[in-house]
Amino acid sequence: MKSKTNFIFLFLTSVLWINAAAQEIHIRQLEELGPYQIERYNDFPTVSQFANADIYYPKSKIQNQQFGGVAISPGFREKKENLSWWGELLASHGFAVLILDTNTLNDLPEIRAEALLAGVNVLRSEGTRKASPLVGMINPENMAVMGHSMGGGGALLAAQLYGEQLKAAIPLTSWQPDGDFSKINIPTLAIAGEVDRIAVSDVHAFPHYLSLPGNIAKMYIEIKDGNHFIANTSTGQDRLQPNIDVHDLVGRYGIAWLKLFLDRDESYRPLVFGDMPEKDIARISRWEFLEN
Ligand code: 9J3
Repeated sequence: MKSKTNFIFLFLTSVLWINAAAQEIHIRQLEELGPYQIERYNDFPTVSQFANADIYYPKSKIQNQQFGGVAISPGFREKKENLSWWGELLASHGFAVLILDTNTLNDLPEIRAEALLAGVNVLRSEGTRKASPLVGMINPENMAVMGHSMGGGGALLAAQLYGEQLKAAIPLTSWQPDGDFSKINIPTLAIAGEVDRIAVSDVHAFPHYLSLPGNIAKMYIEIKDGNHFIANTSTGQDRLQPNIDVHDLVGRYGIAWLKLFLDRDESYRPLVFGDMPEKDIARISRWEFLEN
């Protein structure tokens, strides 16, 4: 009897250990470029809602493999280059990504929301346009919006207005005074910075998160000591620089959120909603979620 108990104990601990080890491998894989080579182009038919855009996509060796799409808006006085790292990261992990330049650098979140919806629709059309590099490669059902600051406000507004056309939203240090997003009905991941002096998290991102309804999957991750630009590309422009490097952490949660809610790949659920690794907890000032 005793040896049987020992055996069960050993068996269970090894299963747990193997799970933990597998999880650790999984975590590291999402913190660097993924398995796909990345291609990029910008010569698609123009639309009126934004100025231009870079489209990043995975180069697949599998015929007719389809990918979900993500449209991303930069913030106030920012350009697509300020978020380019997301294009590379997400494309390398199997998403088609359109990062846009707004018509004017000062466009308000309402205008950025329309630009994001137009961006999603460009990705859909590129999937059927004969001369497009993406022809046959886009799953038109699996679309998400992201954005930084006023672009994050735009992503939240787009999710609220056009949720039936979208599967997920990821606002990054979102900016929208008095933003009430209680009508959003798609999974929403909010990333914020503890020492954001531009879109103060207690005034913007956190109340945005709190305004989301209680019956959707939602998560709020606030980066300890993080400024307004933690989720931006480091471009050398002094005004727009991340003050600390947390791209491994926010990139991993972003990919996992999209794998789970765009691709519906349940194997990513533990990476989103499982126990947060100790090394993450040390880098986070506030964290809340509802799994649903
Ligand atoms: O997009 C943003 O970075 C919002 C910053 C901001 O304070 O806008 C005020 C006009």
